[in-house]
Amino acid sequence: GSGSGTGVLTKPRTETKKPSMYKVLLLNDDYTPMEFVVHVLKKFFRMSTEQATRVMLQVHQRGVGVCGVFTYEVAETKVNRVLDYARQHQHPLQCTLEKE
Ligand code: TYC
Repeated sequence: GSGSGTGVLTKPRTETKKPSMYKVLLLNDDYTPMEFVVHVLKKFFRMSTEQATRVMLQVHQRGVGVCGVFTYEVAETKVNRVLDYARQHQHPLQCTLEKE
């Protein structure tokens, strides 16, 4: 860098890169019980009952809703955990990620 190390000069960084962020989306279906969706939102996205109910109803009415925005690795992990949990409970609930 510009310090006393190797003598290699580098441009001072003013731009520190922010990571790309990814939305975790929940998709509507005709079979997953509303209470299970609320439970999932509370369990995996740390939402209150009120928040979780709002997001669930938005997905139910509009087809899709945002659970949260995360770095890629966190978003991917949450999607996989939700899908595994839904499968374990034999619900067809779908969840995906989308770059912001
Ligand atoms: N549409 C479902 C029902 O009527 C409820 C539901 C809401 C399912 C949100 C999925 O992501 C979802 N039981």
